[in-house]
Amino acid sequence: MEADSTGGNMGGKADTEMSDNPFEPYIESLRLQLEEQDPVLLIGLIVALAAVVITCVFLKYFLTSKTVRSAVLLVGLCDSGKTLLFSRLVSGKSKRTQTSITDNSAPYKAKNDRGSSWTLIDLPGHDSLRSQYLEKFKSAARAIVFVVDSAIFQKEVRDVAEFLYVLLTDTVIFRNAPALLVACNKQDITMAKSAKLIQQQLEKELNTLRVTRSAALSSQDGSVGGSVYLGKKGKDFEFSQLHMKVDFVECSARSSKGEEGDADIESLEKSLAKL
Ligand SMILES: Nc1nc2c(ncn2[C@@H]2O[C@H](COP(=O)(O)OP(=O)(O)O)[C@@H](O)[C@H]2O)c(=O)[nH]1
Ligand SMILES: [Mg+2]
Repeated sequence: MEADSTGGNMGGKADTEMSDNPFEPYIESLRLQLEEQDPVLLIGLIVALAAVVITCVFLKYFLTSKTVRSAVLLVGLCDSGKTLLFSRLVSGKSKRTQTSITDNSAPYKAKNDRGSSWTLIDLPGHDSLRSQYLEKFKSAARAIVFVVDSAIFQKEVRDVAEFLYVLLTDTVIFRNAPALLVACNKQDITMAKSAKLIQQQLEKELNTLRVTRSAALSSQDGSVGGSVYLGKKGKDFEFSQLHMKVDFVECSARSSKGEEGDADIESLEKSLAKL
């Protein structure tokens, strides 16, 4: 073989190395063949290779920083059940919840064939902290799970709508268009409103908010400001007008038997699997 004859030229040292590495003769013959080539061609080859490597590195950096958003944010008013849902989704078990002061985050493996993995982040719902944490995480959001307490929804509808309005008219969220999953939680309570009713009421409330908010803004400085107009102009607001994927699901992080009982979060997990 040709490789053997070139290897032989190297003398005794090459012979001992050859026994260490079975590819040694092939590498050696390749090197010799390359040396015989025009050096200009060789430099050209190296430059081309370097260009390919640099492009790959840039592309990877570009893609990961721009389009691969992997955070799933749990947002909603205080006591809607975000923290309990968080621990249900992450560990399957419940944990005693306390008022969350900082953000809780944990890896979450979606229940789909791709085995997608997201970072689930439980944001504190307290008014004073809410916007601060939202600022921090909104650009990383792949999806927003908006948790609603279905049992006292009637009482909170205005606050829920206001929070949603802030989210949906945010320029970053509008641009990235993360999926919106409205989790109508606490379905184990008999008074709980259905997902359908919650959707209809929110559409109505957001429609009113849109009018009052844009009127307030335009009277201030003559423009609607930096934030986005919600839905389609001249039409009553509907969630279907948003360019993000919107899904309303019913769930309960706690069963009627208390926090030890089984949770019903199947529909939410199904929606998360489709992200
Ligand atoms: N009945 C019932 N109670 C729930 C459910 N989810 C959460 N809770 C309770 O609601 C309270 C607030 O929950 P928590 O997770 O701390 O809400 P957060 O403030 O949104 O994080 C706790 O006492 C929970 O046990 C649910 O699906 N059903
Ligand atoms: Mg909490």
